[in-house]
Amino acid sequence: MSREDLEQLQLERLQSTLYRVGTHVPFYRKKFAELKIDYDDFKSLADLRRLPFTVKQDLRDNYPYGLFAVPQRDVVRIHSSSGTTGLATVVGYTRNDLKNWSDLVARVLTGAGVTKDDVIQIAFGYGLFTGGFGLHYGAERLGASVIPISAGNTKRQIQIMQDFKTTALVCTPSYALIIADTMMEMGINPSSLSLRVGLFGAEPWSEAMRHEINAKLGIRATDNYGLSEVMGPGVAGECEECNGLHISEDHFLLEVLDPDTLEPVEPGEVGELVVTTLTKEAFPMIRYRTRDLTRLIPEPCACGRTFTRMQRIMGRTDDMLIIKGVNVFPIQIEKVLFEIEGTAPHYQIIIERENHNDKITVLVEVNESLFFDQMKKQRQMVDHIKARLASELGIGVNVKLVEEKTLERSEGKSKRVIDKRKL
Ligand code: DLL
Repeated sequence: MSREDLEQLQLERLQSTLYRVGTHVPFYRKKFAELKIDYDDFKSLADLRRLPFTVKQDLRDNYPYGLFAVPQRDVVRIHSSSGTTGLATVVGYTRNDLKNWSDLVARVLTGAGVTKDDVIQIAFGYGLFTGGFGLHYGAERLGASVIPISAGNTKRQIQIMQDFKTTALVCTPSYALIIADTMMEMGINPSSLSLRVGLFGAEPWSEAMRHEINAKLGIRATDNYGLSEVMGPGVAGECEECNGLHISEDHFLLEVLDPDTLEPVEPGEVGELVVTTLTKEAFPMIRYRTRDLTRLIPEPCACGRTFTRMQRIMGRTDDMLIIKGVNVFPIQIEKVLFEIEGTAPHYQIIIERENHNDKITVLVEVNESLFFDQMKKQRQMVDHIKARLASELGIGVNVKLVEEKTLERSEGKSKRVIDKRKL
């Protein structure tokens, strides 16, 4: 589709979304009235900037069903995200929403090179989290053979992978590494498996982590992105070029804004992703502030797809740590650790405040051999990591080496940061 036709389609879909929320959702009706927005007058995509934002707190304030735009009898599925603070947020889907969701996830799978000949092992949690069911229905829509194993029980995952000749693995990138390490412990050579591709998402990861997964599992690891508030997985995904995620722009309108001024950043600059749904019936979202940081990649992709790409998520505005006044993203620390030989891909960041001074400690798992090696070698390793982190982050960081497998593992989204400061 040409850009012009796509923009026309987006405009028409946006108009009907505005009509839907303006007539059926009191929250938006009130906001539109306050801002004197007459959606009948909405003539151009540029008018988007006049629309109000929606934030997570708005979902909480309207818990559980206040933002639904259809009567309960038209809702056929409910998901929820647990959230780290406060109330959970609840989202709903009509039958048509589920159909679109399946199509969009099938699109992400196809982009990553998966076909109906693949055997897909879905090791995301099934339940209120959108990862399991989202990928499941998309994979069925594609016609692949789906193994709905859910997360956990890693040895069994590997057994099934061997016996059922799994070709595609779907889970969080951190769980993919746990599977890889467990495989190594079990003495299984990944090249004896049929696995060839991985679709990973739901948490931030780095390019270095991709290389590690590729090397350890002998696959091509691809990234896919989504969030429950606007649907779940299926919003954007990488093609086989593995160089940015194509956004399904026929269903979502994405803006990248400066999180402070809320004005658009220059094309290609980093900012906060703001998403407006274009086809959602049960739970439409207008200008939802994701808090995720990324940049759009304006150049065309070698694969030939015309949907704009976004770069992998660099972090969130709210997991941005401010340490001694310096902005630090956990992903920067991960990048450094992955570049250092002898460290395991598991780490934790602990932040404390002593006498009004922030102290950051990075616990790093190191290979067994180093841990039991001479003190001198360990000290050298600590100094080396410290120096690399200091130059990457611009602040001093304490480093502690820990034995392999001492840090807590997660089968779902991993918890990398423990902030003990009472701010
Ligand atoms: O994590 C949906 C999903 C499931 C996406 C499976 C991909 C695969 P939530 O639980 O609502 O939904 O969490 C959404 O997770 O705002 C990001 O901060 C983060 N996130 C999701 N995908 C990625 C990714 C699902 N590929 C929040 N890279 C989002 C980095 C991601 N962060």
